[in-house]
Amino acid sequence: MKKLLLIYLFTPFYLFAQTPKPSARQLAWQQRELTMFAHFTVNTYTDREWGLGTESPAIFNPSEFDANQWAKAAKAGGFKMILLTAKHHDGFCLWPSKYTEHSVKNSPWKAGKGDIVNEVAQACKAHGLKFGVYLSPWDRHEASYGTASYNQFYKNQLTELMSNYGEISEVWFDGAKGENAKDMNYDFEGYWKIIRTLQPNAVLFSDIGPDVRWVGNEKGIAGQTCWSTINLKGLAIGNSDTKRLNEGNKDGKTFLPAESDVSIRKGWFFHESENNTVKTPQQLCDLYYNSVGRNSLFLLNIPPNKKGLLADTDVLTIKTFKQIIDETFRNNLIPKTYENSPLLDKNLATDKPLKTSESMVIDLGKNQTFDRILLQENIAKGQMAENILLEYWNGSAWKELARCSTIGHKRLLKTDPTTSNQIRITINQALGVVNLAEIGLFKASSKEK
Ligand code: FUL
Repeated sequence: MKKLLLIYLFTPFYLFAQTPKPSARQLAWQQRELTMFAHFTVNTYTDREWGLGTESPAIFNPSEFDANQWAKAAKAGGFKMILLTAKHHDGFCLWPSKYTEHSVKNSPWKAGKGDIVNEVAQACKAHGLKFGVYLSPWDRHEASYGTASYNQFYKNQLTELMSNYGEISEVWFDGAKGENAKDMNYDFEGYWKIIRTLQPNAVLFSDIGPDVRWVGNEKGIAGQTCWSTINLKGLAIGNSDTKRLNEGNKDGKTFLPAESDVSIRKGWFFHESENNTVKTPQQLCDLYYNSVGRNSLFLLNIPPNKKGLLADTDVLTIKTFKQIIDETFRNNLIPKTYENSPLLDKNLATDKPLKTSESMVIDLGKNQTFDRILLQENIAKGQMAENILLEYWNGSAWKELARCSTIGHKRLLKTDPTTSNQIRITINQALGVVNLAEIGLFKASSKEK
């Protein structure tokens, strides 16, 4: 007791006032950067976005379903995980749940013996991808929905998914609820508990976490200012302040980074009529800058078609997207001599923290032309940097190159093509010492435009 008191008395105050830090599972999530979403259910066959719950399982028949085609495409697009809608709002289950008849077990596909969740999980494993599931709390089919017993039904389904499909790395809790469903009180705390017990490494997504928050829009765009920390007071699942979700709070008490979701097509589900809405690789590059490049994760939906395959256009688009991003970021113009310094530490660790207002000059050795900047903080130690100024030496004076309000795990900035032999970084404000772990200067691939 005495000893404890002494430790308390002699511990400097700032140790108690530390900024929130990520958990190991949050760090692993953030380093994935790209996740592929796959929206697939009876809606794929009815051409709807929200199913009614009255669809017959007989309409679900993905005659050429091939989870390996999905996984290969995801891999070629640079994605690290596939997140599958195991059950969307219509209640139809892509696995043969013991707790409902509304599932693949009553579909003609594989004569009712098939299991989409299992095949996608196995394909992910075979291709070195992580696997995650979306299990819609809102269920328009299940008769117990709206009563307390639905919570048990949902927990039973969650337990099946968490027990039978190997490692689950993310579980997505969608806040959407129809007008007729407002009275249903979900036992979210009880849901989290099941996952923490059965899949302790899985991150839990909802509008407000507990591990990952929604970015506040379905356009895949994080705030120009994007703190991983947020104050949750006044926020609830399905009823959130979207600006706060988009930007976070610098004085936020909870570490809860933002995930940026968007579909490659107009809708979340595949519709033949939307074949002309597939985003271009260049649009995906922009989204990458606006999500991953703003301290968020890019969750891109690529919906399988009626055959159970990703459409050729979508597959080609994500492959080209990855090629362009790789080309842009292949050649860091910061000299290799910095490689052993903390500044180019691929592990994102650094033992040379920067204090507020400290400037750091980087000598490029010779004139280089660049138009992309990469900054990374070692967020394991917390997100600290604020109000960052980048300048270049024009031969006689320092000139402004770019500014940004936050960095976080990764910040990507676009500038006009600039030629210089030195750059200077100044952290004008910070919540504490800044652990700048990686800096890059690049010349964008001409294919970005
Ligand atoms: C929304 C849902 O209502 C959409 O159908 C889709 O699943 C999207 C990712 O989330 O809330």
